[in-house]
Amino acid sequence: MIFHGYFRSSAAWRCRIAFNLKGIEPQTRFVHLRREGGEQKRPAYRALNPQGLVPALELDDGTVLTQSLAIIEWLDETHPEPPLLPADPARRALVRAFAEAVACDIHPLQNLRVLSYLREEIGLPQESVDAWCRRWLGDGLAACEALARRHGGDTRFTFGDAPSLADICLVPQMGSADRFGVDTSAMPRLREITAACAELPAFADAVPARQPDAEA
Ligand SMILES: N[C@@H](CCC(=O)N[C@@H](CS)C(=O)NCC(=O)O)C(=O)O
Repeated sequence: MIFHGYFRSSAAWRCRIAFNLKGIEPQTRFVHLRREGGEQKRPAYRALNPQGLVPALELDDGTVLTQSLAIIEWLDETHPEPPLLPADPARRALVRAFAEAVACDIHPLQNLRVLSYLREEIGLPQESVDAWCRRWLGDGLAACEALARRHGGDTRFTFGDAPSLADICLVPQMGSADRFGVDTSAMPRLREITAACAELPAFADAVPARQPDAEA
């Protein structure tokens, strides 16, 4: 299988963690989101993913999967160990809800194309775009802090003592929070979970700086 990603993409980062946890190493292709207007917008990549977003995963039979959560759930269903979702249906729903709070409600508001639109078409100065990012990341992660405390205040990871889809989504978003200068000092639980994840090679090896296409 071939994984199309970009070192700084938090959606691709989620998938990298999941692949590492499963011990699977797909072939990789790098889609530079900023070079010459963005390789993700070119016809060759749009033929793969009409949304023009990374990640995308080409399976051996030619099927192309898009959307990080769908890719990770496919991976979890086809390679069940270690599980990324709990067995209990209600717990599964809670883990998915946490993951979606990040992937569906926080992340899209700080996506490259949204920020480019604010800057280039609405004409907002960079400091307003940065304030936009900090606002939505800060509010969203504050809610995640409350959810994390509610569901697993004394566990190593967000939902227990093994990493789940929730942690896979949380860690890259905390990385974005750092990059955009969000104050996370009032989010001790999220910081604690992020630190616990960083101790695992599957998470440590997935960070943007360790990817072959990484840039300063
Ligand atoms: N919901 C999608 C989001 C994918 C996404 O937004 N990818 C970003 C990078 S994190 C992207 O390709 N942005 C390119 C652009 O905005 O032009 C997923 O989870 O896969």
